[in-house]
Amino acid sequence: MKKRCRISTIAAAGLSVAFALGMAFGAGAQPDEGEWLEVVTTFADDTWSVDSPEGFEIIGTDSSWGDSPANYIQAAFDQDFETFFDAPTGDPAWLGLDLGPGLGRRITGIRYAPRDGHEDRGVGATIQGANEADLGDAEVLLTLEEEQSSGEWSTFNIDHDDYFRYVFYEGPDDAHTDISGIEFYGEEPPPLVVTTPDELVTVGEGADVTLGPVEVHDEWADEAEIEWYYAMGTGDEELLGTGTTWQISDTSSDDEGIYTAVVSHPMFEDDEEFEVELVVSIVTSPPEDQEELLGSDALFSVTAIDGATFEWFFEGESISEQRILVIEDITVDDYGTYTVEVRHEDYTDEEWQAELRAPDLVEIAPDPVVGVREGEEVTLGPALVYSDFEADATYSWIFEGTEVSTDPEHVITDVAREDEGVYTLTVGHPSFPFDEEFEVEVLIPPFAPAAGGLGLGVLAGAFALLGGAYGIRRMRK
Ligand SMILES: [Ca+2]
Repeated sequence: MKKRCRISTIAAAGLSVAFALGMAFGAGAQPDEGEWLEVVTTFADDTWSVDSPEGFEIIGTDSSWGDSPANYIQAAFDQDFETFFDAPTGDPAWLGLDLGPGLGRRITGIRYAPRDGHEDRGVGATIQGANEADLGDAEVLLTLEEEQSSGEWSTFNIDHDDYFRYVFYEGPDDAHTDISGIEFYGEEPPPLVVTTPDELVTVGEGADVTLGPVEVHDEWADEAEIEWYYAMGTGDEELLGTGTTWQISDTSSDDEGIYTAVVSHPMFEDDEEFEVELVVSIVTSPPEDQEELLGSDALFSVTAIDGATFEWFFEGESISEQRILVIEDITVDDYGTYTVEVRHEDYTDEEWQAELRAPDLVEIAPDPVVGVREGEEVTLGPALVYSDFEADATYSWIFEGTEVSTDPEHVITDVAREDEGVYTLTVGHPSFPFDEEFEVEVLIPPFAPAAGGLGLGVLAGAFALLGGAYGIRRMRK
């Protein structure tokens, strides 16, 4: 008799964590598209430090009016409207971001705030994008035509299709670039390849076969090229052709081997390569795993080229010589792995396997850990089975060897210290070969109820994080 065990980890419940950082300065509308290209600076001991989760770097004019460190360009990235960049001279000054190697970002907008009292100095300023390190190829994406208010963000959308590594604000002539805040927004370029080919393709002798498809993203479709190679890197490498697929007709064993699709695009430094192994087999359609209930029927089917013969085995015993194997009125003993040997006088014998399994009974498992204070009420579970099986499902909650409930959930009123511990729930159904078993641990914090909302709330968060460790789901005979 086969015994099937499965232990699945139940994902920790999502904990929402509110970050206070930047709340006041995040207020107000953002551009319609794109993500904030996040860079936040802080000033201490006359020195700026820069924090950027994606490693963006601040670039721009050195120094400031009177070379005061507090007014360096970093002051426009500190999420503080009181601080500002003040250019060293009246010549046009600039500040922005280096987004690092790669394609950069499509710039979708900015948020901007001028220095208090010098709002007029932003009129005529430009937002520009560039890809060359000396910014020689810079393009103007936006010009600020009007005065904006200080002390709050003014939001601007930018509609421009190109991707830029460098994005920056440049102040107008004779304006000292007085700027208290700037945020840039952008979108990452889509990936070059969106559909990758199957890595293993099996085809019958003499049949036609298609490798792929390899599909590139619409954005890159015009200039992308897909080349198919055979036996790449072996010295006998052969370029077969181009296209999203590669087709082979009247397949023979000579066609077996590794095919490689190479995807290239002028904007991407690195090509992408995908290997496809072609196996020419006498089996053209292998048997597939089946999920069936007790008392129902299962059907395994295998298809092979003409002249093949079949023999099915279960637990080492030969049980059929038909191409299709039917198991009627399934009993507990029928679950397991079935093997079919396929033979042909002209080719090597092949062996394929498929499994007969029971479907899942429980759709939503009970929370594995529950925290409660003494004197309060707590509910364990419920365990929810798939709706088709609700009517005949059975439940048994066991605590310290005694059945305490036969419902999907178990309620404990007026919790006492001795209620603490591990409860086991077993869920069964007459159409299922195996029961499913769950453990729920009740924890009573060791402090007084006077602790108010704080203590238990914190504990609940900790339990959720521990969920993976406690979430034992066991299926047993
Ligand atoms: Ca500032």
